[in-house]
Amino acid sequence: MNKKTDTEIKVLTALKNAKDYISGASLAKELNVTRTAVWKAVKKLKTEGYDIYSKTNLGYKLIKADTNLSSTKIKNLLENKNINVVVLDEVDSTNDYAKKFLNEDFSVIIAKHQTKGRGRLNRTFYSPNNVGLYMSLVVKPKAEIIDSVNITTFCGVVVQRAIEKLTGLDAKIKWVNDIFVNGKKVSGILTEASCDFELNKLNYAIVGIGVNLYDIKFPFEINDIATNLQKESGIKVDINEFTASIVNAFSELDYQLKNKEYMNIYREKSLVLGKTVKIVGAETFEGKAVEITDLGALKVLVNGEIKTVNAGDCSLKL
Ligand code: BT5
Repeated sequence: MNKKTDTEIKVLTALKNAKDYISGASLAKELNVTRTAVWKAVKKLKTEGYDIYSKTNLGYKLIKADTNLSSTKIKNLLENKNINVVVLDEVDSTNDYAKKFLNEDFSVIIAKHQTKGRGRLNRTFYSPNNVGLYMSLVVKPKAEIIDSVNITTFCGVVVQRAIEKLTGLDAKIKWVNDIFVNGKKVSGILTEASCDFELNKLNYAIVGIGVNLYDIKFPFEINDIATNLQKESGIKVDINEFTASIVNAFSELDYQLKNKEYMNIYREKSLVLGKTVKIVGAETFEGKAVEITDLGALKVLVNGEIKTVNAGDCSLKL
């Protein structure tokens, strides 16, 4: 996935704000770039799936991004047409509802609103109506138990890439499962899995993904730590396109769990590597995050000694 250039982001924003057709000359003047640069940016945006109409003498017009979930539109954008897509108006938690689909190979459950959206350790994930993506994927990768622990880190990279592709934002991954933009959380991931220890294999995983897409009034407790993509980028992403982009990336799940190439991006986009962090888990301590292994473990330097953390909460110490 290519990152958007400044001109592409500016052209996209200008087209989003325009009420009608806007000429290449006006765009070039407004953005202080050449008409050729505008034309190139439009061409590139079109290849990325943006619906931009061009009309002689009138200019360009962006067909507005869809902010309404539609299972039909999502299915049309999916590469694998056998994936089962279910869109619900309201549900307690998509991760819980997803358990109805354990017999299927690959299901995607999305809700416009969750009344009991969950984070890890039964924490709440705030999931108000029509402003975010609240989705659970039921997947059955062919993986040994040791590799399947990486589903969350793989998903972190998938969501990071989708955000960067559709908004141009430099999203960061905070070990282990949070996506941050400009120092605030835009997304969290909750993976729940069932393993067969006799056969050393994963039976299934339910990967829950929550992303704050549009302007949200957060409750007081998280107002200072949470943000949304629209606020940070000025772009209202198309929810169906964003969803499909994440689901399509899961076609690589088996391969990536084996080869772990995506871990390079995980490390490159890490918010914590090289920083002083506080770990709260089996043990609580502070130190410098120095490495993330291919199995997703965080190595922390504490008083000259390396501690390896496999699970827990990690926060940045300023
Ligand atoms: C997570 O847990 O961030 C995992 C969130 C997974 C949510 C998805 S939505 C679809 C699926 N169905 C579910 O029921 N869940 C999954 P954790 O790392 O424990 O973070 C939880 C903490 O994030 C809370 O204690 C708050 O501090 C903060 N938080 C809550 N809601 C938030 C939001 N909308 N945006 C940003 N931060 C939030």
